[in-house]
Formats: sequence, structure tokens, C-alpha cells
Amino acid sequence: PHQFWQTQPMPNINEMEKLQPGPIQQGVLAEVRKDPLNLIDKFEWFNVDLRNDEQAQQVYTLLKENYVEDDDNMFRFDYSIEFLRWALLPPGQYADWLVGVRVNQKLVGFITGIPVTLHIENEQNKVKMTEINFLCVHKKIRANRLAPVLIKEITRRVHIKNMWQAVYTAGIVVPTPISQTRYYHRSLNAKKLIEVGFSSLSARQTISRQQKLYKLPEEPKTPGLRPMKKKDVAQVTKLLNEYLKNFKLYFKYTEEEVKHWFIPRKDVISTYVVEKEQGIVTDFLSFYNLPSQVIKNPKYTHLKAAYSYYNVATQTPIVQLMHDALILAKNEGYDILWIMKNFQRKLMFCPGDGQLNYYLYNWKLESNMLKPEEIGIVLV
Ligand code: EN5
Repeated sequence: PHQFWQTQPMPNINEMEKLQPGPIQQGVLAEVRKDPLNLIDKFEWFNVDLRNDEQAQQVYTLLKENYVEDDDNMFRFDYSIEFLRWALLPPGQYADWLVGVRVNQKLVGFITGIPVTLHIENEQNKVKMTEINFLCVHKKIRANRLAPVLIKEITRRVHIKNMWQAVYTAGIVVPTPISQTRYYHRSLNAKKLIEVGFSSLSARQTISRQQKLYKLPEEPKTPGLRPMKKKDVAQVTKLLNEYLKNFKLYFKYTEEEVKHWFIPRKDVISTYVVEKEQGIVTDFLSFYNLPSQVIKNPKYTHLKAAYSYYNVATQTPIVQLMHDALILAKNEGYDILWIMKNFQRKLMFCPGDGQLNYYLYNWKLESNMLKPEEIGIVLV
């Protein structure tokens, strides 16, 4: 088992005690291989330019047909092109960190990195590294063991930039997670969720009862709640960085990054701020748009899902802020809102069957496992 992961600088449960906190292996820049890893016949490396419509379309199609599904293969993520541009072209992005593999011009493998600054366990401990995402191999060539090659190649391209750590998440368990969380869901359109098999009715329940249970007011309650604008960037950056210090794992954001990640983009990211008095922002909420394709259903092709991003409350009660997030998402036409933590029991979030595992590459934590509530990062 884990033929590949055994060879990697990852803490292994048995030898966890022997390791010192910090990097597991010290990297040496001069020893990093200069040329790409070898690929088998006809396969070739290809740096994807997402600004190019044709290449963006190729990535979109590969992911739409081959990326993450739930355990019963009923739903598959359907990231839009505009979403991929948002997720993968942040400030400071490197052209060779969007790694493709092609056969006869057709994209069959993909993996991405973006540059991040991650704080680990204490405020002083700040590490420049990469956030890895969108590892995908076409279903027809899953037997070729391409995934380890994609991982090794992007690792090499990160090492060349003198970075030696990575952060990533996965639905599956490989050596060795630093935290495990559950997905929590909040229904916004009970009828449709039942019709597509996303949720089910218990014996004593009816659709109309469920609809009543999940009913929401028409308008948000918090005075001064409005979409975020460019002029809010400085205040949102302060609120965000201050709030994130409460966690054991969090990114440090520059204003330029906040502008990129939070300014609303239609059908990609929604951010609302609370402007209490004239010009003073006290709270904000945000969620992103990640629909799932419904794999076999005669009536519906998609579930419109909003995923909670970062929510910061200094003046508004957090439960009220999140309640407003539900109303806003509902009014934007979403069927469901996802979230990772459990504090909104009152708002009728329920655990789903999906797990999310968090990983740090080439880093040993002081406390081997972090609690879900200690994790301050959201990967899209
Ligand atoms: C990339 N870096 O499992 C990593 N989704 O609970 C991505 N379940 O939608 C890793 N199986 O529980 C992603 N409904 C890993 C997640 C992959 C996708 C996944 C789960 C998350 C999910 C749904 C549908 C299950 C269908 C059968 C689920 C029941 C919960 C209920 C819904 C209505 C409101 C109350 C709760």
C-alpha cells in the first residue's frame, strides 16, 4: 500500500515521535533536477495558459468529466472556467505551476500549485510554499500511475523556486493527514435535493414539511449589509488577518491578494460586508460557487452549491451573519450551502457523507493532529 507515498517526506504514524517539529528533509537547491521527469511514449508536458480560451476549455472538460465525485458516484464537481481563472491565477502565480500532460494534443492529466504564505502553529512561524490542487488523471488512463509523476514533477518545479513545503486537501486518506473534517450542508431547496438523491426523507417526513423546516426570510437582517467593493479592501484585509490569528494554520493575506480573492465575481465569489457607520466595515461573509453535475437524473443536470469561504464577525453575532449568508445564497439561486464546521447547529446544518483531509508536505507539526476548529484555511 502507498508505494509512492512511502518514498515521500511525510510523517508516518509509527515514526512520528522520532521527528523534530519543522521540515522533515532539508532541501538543497543545487541538487534539484533541472529538466522535467520522463513520461512514457506519446505523453508530453504542457504548461497550461488559463488566459487562453481554448486551453481553459480543455482543462474545464478534463475536470468536468474526470474530477472528484462523491462515494456513490452520483455527483461530480463542475468548476466553471471563470472559477478556475479565479482559483489559479492569483497575484504572483508562476506560469509553470499549471502542469498538464497531453497525448496527441489532448489533455489527460493536470495538477496545479499557487504561491501562499502559511502560518503554522504560531504567529512567528511563516513559510512560503505552494498550495496544491486539481490533481486529475483522465479515467481511461488511471492504470498508468500518472498521478505520482504529476506530483513529483510539480514538486520539482516548486523546489526550483527554493520552496520545500506544500499544503493540500483530499477526500481520501494517504500518509498522513494533519486534520480531518466533515462536510456540513444546509439545504436551501429541499425539494430539488430530494429529487436528485442528494438528501432523503425519513419515514415520518414529507417534502412540504421539509420545505417549511428550511424556510428562510426574504431579506437579510443585518443593517448595512452590502456587496464588497474595491474601497473596502484595506479594512477587509485587516479584519481577515486579525481574525485568522485565532487559528493554528492560516494564510497571511496582502491587500492585493484580498482584492483578488474577495472582490465579487459573478457566479464565482460573493462577498458581503457590514458597513455599520459611514465608511466603517465591521464584519464580512463570503461564499463561492461550485456546482456539481448530477450524473444520472432525468430532470436535473446540476446542483447549484455555495461553499462557505471566510466569515469574520466583530460586531454582528456570527449566527446572525451566517443566517444572512443563507438568505443571500438562497436569493442568488443556490440549492445548498456547504460548510466545514459545526457551530451553526442552530441554522440546521447537517453532516454529509464526505470527509476532507488536510495535508502538509515535508513538515512535522508540534501537535501531530490539529482539531478542525484550529484550521483557518479554506482551499477551493
Ligand atoms: C481537492 N483539493 O463526498 C479536494 N461530497 O458531504 C476535494 N454528500 O456531497 C475533496 N453519496 O451527504 C472533496 N448528502 C471531497 C468531497 C467529495 C464530494 C463529497 C459529500 C460531502 C456530499 C451529500 C450527497 C451524498 C450522495 C450519496 C450528502 C446528505 C446530507 C444532507 C443534505 C441536505 C441537507 C442536510 C444534509
